Amino acid sequence: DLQPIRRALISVSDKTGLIDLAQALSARGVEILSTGGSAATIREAGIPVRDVSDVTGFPEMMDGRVKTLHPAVHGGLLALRDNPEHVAAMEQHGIGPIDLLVVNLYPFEETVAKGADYDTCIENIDIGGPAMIRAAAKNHAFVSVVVDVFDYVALLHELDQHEGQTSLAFRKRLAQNAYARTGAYDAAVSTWMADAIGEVNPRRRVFAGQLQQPLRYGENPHQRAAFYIDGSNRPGVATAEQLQGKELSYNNINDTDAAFELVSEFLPSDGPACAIIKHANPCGVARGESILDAYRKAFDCDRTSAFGGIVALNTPLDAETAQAITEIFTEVVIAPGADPAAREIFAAKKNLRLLITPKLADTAEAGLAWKQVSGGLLVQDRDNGRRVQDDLKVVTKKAPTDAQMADLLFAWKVAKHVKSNAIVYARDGATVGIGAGQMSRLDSALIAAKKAERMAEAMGLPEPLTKGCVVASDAFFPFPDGLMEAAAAGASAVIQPGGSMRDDEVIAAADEAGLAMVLTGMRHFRH
Ligand code: 93A
Repeated sequence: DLQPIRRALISVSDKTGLIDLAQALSARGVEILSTGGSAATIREAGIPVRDVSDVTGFPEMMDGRVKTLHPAVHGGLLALRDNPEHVAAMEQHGIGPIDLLVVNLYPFEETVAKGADYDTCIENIDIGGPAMIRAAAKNHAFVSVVVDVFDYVALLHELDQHEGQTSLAFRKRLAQNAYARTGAYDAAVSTWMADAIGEVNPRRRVFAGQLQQPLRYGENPHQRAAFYIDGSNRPGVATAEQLQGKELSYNNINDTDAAFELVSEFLPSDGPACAIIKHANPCGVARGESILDAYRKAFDCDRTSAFGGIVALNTPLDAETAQAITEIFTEVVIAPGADPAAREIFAAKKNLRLLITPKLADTAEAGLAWKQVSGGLLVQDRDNGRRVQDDLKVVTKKAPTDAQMADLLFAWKVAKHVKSNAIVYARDGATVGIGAGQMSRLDSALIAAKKAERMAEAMGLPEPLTKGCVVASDAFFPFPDGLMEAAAAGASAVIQPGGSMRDDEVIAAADEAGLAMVLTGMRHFRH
């Protein structure tokens, strides 16, 4: 199953390593065919090369839209060398076999990422390249196809090992990778078009990403991992600029995403806000007079858990906040900017990663979220639901005060980003207790209260910050018990979806405990 390489077709947009490769192939006696720009680069380097137009008998035309789409090329790639009819057809039509295809595609993803206009993106959809890649990959019994610059070395190594030939196993690996590339490429085109026309139906979408970076390991060191980007260019961890610090890990990326999405709930025009994340759950979220104030209030919710956390800000990082953040070990800070003075303070902390995003995420934007299950993918609309004061229904005798209402809406926004069952205690624009990821809502309420008690002891406060707080629950209270636990912790106003069979019972219990309660009619499960 060794196949010799006598003729190669090279057509690459990214010319990195092109000359070295052409040189090495030429030195091994391989005849090189090539398209416009690639051929020019090879020729300038003094390496023998034949133009594809010479092979097809057609000039490259229509701004390059038609260069390689010709039987002389596709016949050469697809012909079965051991099939007499195929061989006869080649002879009859003067088609020479092509044993190696080296292509990298028009940079569609990069063009979209740069924010290019519609027509420019369209022009960067490569047609001839994927057609050749798919043809060569199909015929991997005979043909080698290279689509990544970093595979050039492996190709030359393979040729050296087998005296100018490639093994079937090697060609199969190349073919598999080739289809991964064309699949991802078309997925990027479809995703971009979906964005352009506002197609958000989960049933009409395709999923594939472009490898952004291989990661050192996954959630645990024994798991391999990589980070793929979807080409949507959305603000967030995928597009942020890292100014300093070690490479992000798998868990860092996951947590930074959670932190950024959460803090993006708070518009900078409504004032500074900060979210601190651990294990994809917030351990403190706050709004503040200043960004420093917001950070300190968020930190005070759960100082213990904030250690080694991820901090997201909705306004630029300033020097005072940078100083405060460096007082404890922090993994990542993500913010829409950082003062030079803040950068200088961080520079002393070599391991601390600082990510800058051009803007916050649009949490109301339509989009998709998916999750893997064994044998499949679950796809749904991303949770872009939101509630404003007018959407809320007061169901208790007592109505919330203005201050309580502000805290209720704040706590509700946070609860959306807490793993279910979520219970969020909040006071004065800051979380003061968060219960996350419990199998019972009652346990979440208890844990959040317990943490608040522990913080009060640690900070030397006379009573937990939950005294006089409000509480948000991501889903309805099935029984009054969870609600009563929140009341016992000090909550005086409640926000929750409602809709339980026992709503009447829960409302009666709220009235009896003197609570004000509002229903959102919207649930925010998050798993
Ligand atoms: O516009 S195309 O889709 N039409 C073609 O027939 C074609 N053949 C190769 N683009 C085509 N290519 C692409 O041109 C290759 O995939 C590669 O990305 C690029 C190389 O062009 P050049 O060698 O002129 O720089």
